[in-house]
Amino acid sequence: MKKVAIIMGSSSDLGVVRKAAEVLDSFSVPYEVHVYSAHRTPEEAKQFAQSARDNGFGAIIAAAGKAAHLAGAIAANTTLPVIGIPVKSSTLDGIDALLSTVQMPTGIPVATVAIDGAANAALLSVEILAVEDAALAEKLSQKRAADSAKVLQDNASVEAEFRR
Ligand code: RP5
Repeated sequence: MKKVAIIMGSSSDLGVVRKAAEVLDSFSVPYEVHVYSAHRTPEEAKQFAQSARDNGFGAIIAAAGKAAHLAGAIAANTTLPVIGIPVKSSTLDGIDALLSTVQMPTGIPVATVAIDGAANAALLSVEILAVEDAALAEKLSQKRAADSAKVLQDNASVEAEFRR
């Protein structure tokens, strides 16, 4: 199976990013986690992106806050799918990171999830790998079914509480 790369712009993003690792663990998807900054270590970020396909990765998750250029900088240096997580790490509550991550120019896409949306970033990466992996696709279906069952169970509880 291809690996997923999780890159964050600073170790201060780890609290958000950890959730993505937990989701990948729950699907037994192999992954690596790295700290590379588009601004502070641009050469390392570029080298990682340029070698990612040859190194067995199938998708890259890039998380950054503030003027969040990491996902775009990674995407500029690979044709692997790149998923951006805008991190809420500033006085602007992550809106700055959201706009910096999502507003990519034509030709260099970044699939941007919600502010601090690490779980969805991981799920999207699993869906990408599952295109060519039936067993992984089945695990995704099972998770959807479990999520639905939980909502219906919650609905039954709420309906019962407010039944008059
Ligand atoms: C971004 O700036 C990082 O991704 C982080 O979200 C934010 C703050 O970084 P630190 O100053 O905490 O290292 O580049």
